[in-house]
Amino acid sequence: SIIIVATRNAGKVREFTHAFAPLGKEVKSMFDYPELPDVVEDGVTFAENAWKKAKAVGDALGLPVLADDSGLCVDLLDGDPGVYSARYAGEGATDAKNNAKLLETLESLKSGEDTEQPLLSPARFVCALVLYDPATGDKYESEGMVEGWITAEAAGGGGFGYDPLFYVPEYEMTMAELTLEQKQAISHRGHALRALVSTLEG
Ligand code: ITT
Ligand code: NA
Repeated sequence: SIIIVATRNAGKVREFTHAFAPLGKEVKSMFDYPELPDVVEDGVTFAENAWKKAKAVGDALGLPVLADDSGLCVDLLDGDPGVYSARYAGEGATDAKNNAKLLETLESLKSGEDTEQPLLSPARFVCALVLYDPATGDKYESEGMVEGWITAEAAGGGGFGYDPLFYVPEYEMTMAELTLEQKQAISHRGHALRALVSTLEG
């Protein structure tokens, strides 16, 4: 069967495709429905934005959809960029631009004596998922998170977004150095997805 994920983020598509394959589900995304307009994500929480995406796309297609709103919350930045993670360096900013802005901002806060320390601040990734069926109005929600550190030493070619800057202590590697399996086992998205699946099975 097919599951439609209301995203235009290729990194998310890759992770959902990988996660749903063992369940016999093929993932379609907004790349398969290019005619659908962008959803305005002006909510103040991840859950609110995930709902906006699920509702808009589900109603437009008349089919059940899954939406993901996620982001990075950095302690030294009082939780920023948070819901602004995708546009931290401006509307339509690339991952590279957002990552550069994050490092510049954190480096500028650093005091003189600890310049050798690559770990700049504790941080967490958060993922809110909403599964919405427009035929019944049913709405299922879940959330997941993973704790780590922002590192000044970017590493890894996997993942997407802020992954090269997100150091995972238990692996002593960045999120971008993990395999898809490893990332899924510990990531905000992996946790949120397993919570959603167990809600549906319960
Ligand atoms: P859609 O709204 O179309 O799903 P998006 O990229 O705009 O795509 P969000 O609005 O949820 O998605 O913004 C999330 C941003 O947070 C994303 O662009 C990344 O920069 C970051 N992010 C989320 N999950 C991440 C992950 O697993 N690894 C690295 N960065 C992540
Ligand atoms: Na978005």
